[in-house]
Amino acid sequence: MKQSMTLIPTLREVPADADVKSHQLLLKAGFIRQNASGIYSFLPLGKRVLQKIESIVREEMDGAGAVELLMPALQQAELWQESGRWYTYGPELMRLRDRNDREFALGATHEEVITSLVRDEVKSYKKLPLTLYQIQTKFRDEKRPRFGLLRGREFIMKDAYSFHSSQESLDLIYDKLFQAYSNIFSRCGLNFRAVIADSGAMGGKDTHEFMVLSEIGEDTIAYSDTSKYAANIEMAPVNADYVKSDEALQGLEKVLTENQKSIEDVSSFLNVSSEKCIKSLLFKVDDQFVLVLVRGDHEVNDIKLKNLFEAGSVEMADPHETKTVLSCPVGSLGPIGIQNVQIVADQAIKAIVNGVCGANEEHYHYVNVNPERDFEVKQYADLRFIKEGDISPDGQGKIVFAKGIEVGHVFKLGTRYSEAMNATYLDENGKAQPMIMGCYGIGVSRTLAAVAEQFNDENGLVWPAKIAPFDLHLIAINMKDEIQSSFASELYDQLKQNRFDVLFDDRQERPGVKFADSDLIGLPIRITVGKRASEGIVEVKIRNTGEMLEVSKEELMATLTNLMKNL
Ligand code: 9G3
Repeated sequence: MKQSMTLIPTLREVPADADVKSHQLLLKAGFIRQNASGIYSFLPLGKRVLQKIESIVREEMDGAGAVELLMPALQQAELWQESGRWYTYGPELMRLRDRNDREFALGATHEEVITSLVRDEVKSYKKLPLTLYQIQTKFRDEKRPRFGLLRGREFIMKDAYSFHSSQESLDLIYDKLFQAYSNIFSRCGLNFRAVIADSGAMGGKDTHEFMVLSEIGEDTIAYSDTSKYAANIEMAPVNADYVKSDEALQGLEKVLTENQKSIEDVSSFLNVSSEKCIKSLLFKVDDQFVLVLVRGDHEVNDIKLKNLFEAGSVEMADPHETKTVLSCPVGSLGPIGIQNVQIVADQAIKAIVNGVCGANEEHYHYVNVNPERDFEVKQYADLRFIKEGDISPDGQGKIVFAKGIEVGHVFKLGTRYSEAMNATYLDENGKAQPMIMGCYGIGVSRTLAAVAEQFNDENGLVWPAKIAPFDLHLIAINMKDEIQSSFASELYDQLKQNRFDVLFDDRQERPGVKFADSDLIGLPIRITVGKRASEGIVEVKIRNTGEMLEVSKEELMATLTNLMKNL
């Protein structure tokens, strides 16, 4: 491609509203342009990277036995009404009406569409297992689109769905696609972890997220410093056996704690460690109030709370609700004497002896509080977030946190959709059974941004060779110089004949501009035709190491082939 013929609008200054590296660089280097909040155009260079990532995805998905199809983005509301999700999703699901006033959703995901398709076309167990995938635009009206392609409202997803007549068959395909995902992200050059995740609204039990390690990631990963264990912090179970101290139980006592509200205030005012404090928080679990107790130095994990109650929604009661329900302000709450809401506690509470808790009276706390003696707990469970330094759930090593960008998510769905939509097959005995399903997503445009986030330096992007928009950047210093321009054009043709993808900077621009743009765009190898053109010598520069070498025309093809092999 000749730069004089394409569109690569590089910028000199950093765009104001871009606050992460990948967003800034993709804009500066002319890969994307924003149309509206969370909605982008992929300019020629951005489109070429997308294509490279998509071809890696296709190779690995096809290799795992999946078959590509393409479903519509416009989805009849009836399908989402059948699955029930028409009613459970809010404004994030974009909806519209056609000219006959019929309702549609703009596809945020395709479980309903694919299940209705397979329901109609697959009747016998002999046709299973079947794994179908597509690479297509998705629409989700995010409340706060941000970080460029990392959280957009229109984005490109590879979504796959598998259909099975047995759990074993699902397990087999799940493992195959798990491996395919690892191959995909490795081939994109990404440093990623597959982490145990929470299936959220999707139901089903096993699910893993593929996380690219990055300090701008929105997810927190808890991983072991010695074993392979890694989990989304929402999911990581706490593997702790709390030792109960053998100190004698003291008499319960109510003490004045004027204006001491937070655990920190109370524990320092009473000179008691936060580990002996009981933090009481009122939650609304679906439509009932629950008082949740955790140790003063722990935090309630609302996902674990939600899973404990198998609830649809869990949120903390606001101060007004708290005052109404418990007739006491936040900051003095405690379990003692509570009759009108049920109490659940994290397992750490059981080991507290002579602890401290709110007295359900403003400015008062109890000391020498002993669970079971002074208050009843309906259920003890693992309800807290894991912390750095905790023992790893697999018992090996200690937990360390890292931030991650979710680029993939795989689920064992079970029959949640096939039952809701009556997608059945006839088994060996001719009996109708609901299909067992899996679903598997990769954020393709998000993966592009994650690579840009991981591969850059002070001069711009540094694309891994396998997904760079071009292999080589050919630059003629001075296109007005007859020798340079004819040598460069001759090389351009020769390189293409040797099947290299070449971006030829044939513009009438000053050398400084050409070099700055070349570093910004970040192709793996740059070939400069300059003052030694008359001797048939070019300069070759490796983008990610900065290494420079002078090469004669005769040696150039072999040198480039060799260099590309090692990139
Ligand atoms: C919606 C909206 C947002 C959503 C969903 C539905 C996330 C939704 C989860 C998934 C599950 C899997 C197939 C590929 C892999 C992921 N956000 N999810 O279902 F209507 Cl507005 O998308 N889908």
